[in-house]
Amino acid sequence: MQGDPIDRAALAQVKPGLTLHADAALNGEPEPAMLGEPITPFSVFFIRNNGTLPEIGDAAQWRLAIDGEVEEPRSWSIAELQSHFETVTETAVLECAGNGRSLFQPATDGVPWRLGAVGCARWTGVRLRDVLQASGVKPSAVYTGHYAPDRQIQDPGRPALSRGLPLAKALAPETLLAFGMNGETLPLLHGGPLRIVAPGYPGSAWQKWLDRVSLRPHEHDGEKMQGTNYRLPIRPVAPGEPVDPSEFAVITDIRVKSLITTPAPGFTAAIGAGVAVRGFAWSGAVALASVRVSGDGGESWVEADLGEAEGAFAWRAFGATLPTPRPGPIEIVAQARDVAGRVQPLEAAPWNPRGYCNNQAQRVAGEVR
Ligand SMILES: Nc1nc2c(c(=O)[nH]1)N[C@H]1C(S)=C(S)[C@@H](COP(=O)(O)O)O[C@H]1N2
Ligand SMILES: [Mo]
Repeated sequence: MQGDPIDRAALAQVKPGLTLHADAALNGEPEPAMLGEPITPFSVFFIRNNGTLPEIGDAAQWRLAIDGEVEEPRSWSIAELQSHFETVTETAVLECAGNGRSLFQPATDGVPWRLGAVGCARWTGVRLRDVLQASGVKPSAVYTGHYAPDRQIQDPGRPALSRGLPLAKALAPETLLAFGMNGETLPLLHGGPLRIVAPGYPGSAWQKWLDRVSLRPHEHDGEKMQGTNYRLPIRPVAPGEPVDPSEFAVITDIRVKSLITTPAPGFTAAIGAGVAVRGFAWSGAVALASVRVSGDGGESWVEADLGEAEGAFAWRAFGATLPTPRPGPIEIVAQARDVAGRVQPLEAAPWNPRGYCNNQAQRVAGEVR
C-alpha cells in the first residue's frame, strides 16, 4: 500500500465497514457497534484527511527535520530516532475535534461526523521531548509547528494542514513521534512513517506524515491554526450567531465523553430480561471519574461499572444492566463525568460555528417487548 495513493475503492478493501463522507478527501467512520474492542483495530479505525494522501515512497528514506528556535537544527531518519532515543508505547484515544458535528443544530460547515471519529490504539514511538532536547530548546520557543507533504485538493500549492502544540504539551512525557500502531508499523493511512501522538488533544494536533517540527517563538500560524479552523469561541454564542474570528482560541484538551457501542439503535429487549449497555468513556487532561446510564432518557440513573484504563489517556470500558420491566419504547443515555466534575451535556453541547467538540450524551432508542 505504501507509495500508492489510495482511492475510495482501495480504502473500502482495507477498512470494509467504514462509511465514507462525500467530500474529495478521504474521510470515513465506523458505526459505534463496530468499536466494541478496547483497542481499536486498524480495519475499523476512522480516517480523516484535510487534503490529498501523500506519496511516501521508501520509509527508510524518510527524514524528520527539527529547526526553528533550537540551538542546533538536526534531521533524523526513523532508524536514527529508534537507535538514539527510548522507544515507548502509549495507549491513547484519537478523536477528531469534529466528532459528533452532525448533531449540532443549526448544522455547521465541515465533515458531518456522527459518533465514530474516535478510536483507541497503542502508539509506539519516541518522545517528542527527547528529540527536541537533542537539538537544544531555546528559551524563545513557545509552540511547535508541524509540517507534512499532503496538499489541499483545490490548491495543491498549499499544505493540507500545519498545526502545532504549546511547548508544555510538546515536552510532556506522553507526546510522541510515533512509527508504530497496535504493535505494527504505522500504516500510511494513519500517517506512517511518522506522526505526532498528542494524547488528550484533538486529532488535528496529531500531524500525520510528519517531516518537520519547527519550534516557534509564538503560537504556530500554519494553515488551519487561524480564523475559525480548529478554534472555539472564547465566549458563549447563540446557535447560528456569526462570530468574529478574533473571538476564537485554539482547541487544546478534548472533553469528557462516552460512546455506547451496544446495544445499537433499533434494538429490542425482552420484558424482565434487562438490557446490557456497554461502551467506552474518555477525557482529555482531566481524568475520567465515572459513567452513569439511564434507560428512561435521563429520568433515573444507574452507576456503570468502569474497567481499568490502559494508561492515563486510554479509554475505559463501562457497562451496566438496565431493567426492562414494561413493554414499550426505551431510550438509553450514557453520561460520563471527569474528576473536575464536568459532565457530558444531556441536551446540546455549546454550539460553535464550525461544530467542534460536541460531547453531548448519546441516546440509543429501542423497544422492550
Ligand atoms: N498531515 C496531516 N495530518 C493530519 C491531518 C491531515 O489532514 N493531514 N488530519 C488531522 C485530523 S483533523 C485528525 S482527526 C487526525 C486523524 O487521524 P487518522 O486519519 O489517523 O484517524 O489526523 C490529523 N493529522
Ligand atoms: Mo480532526
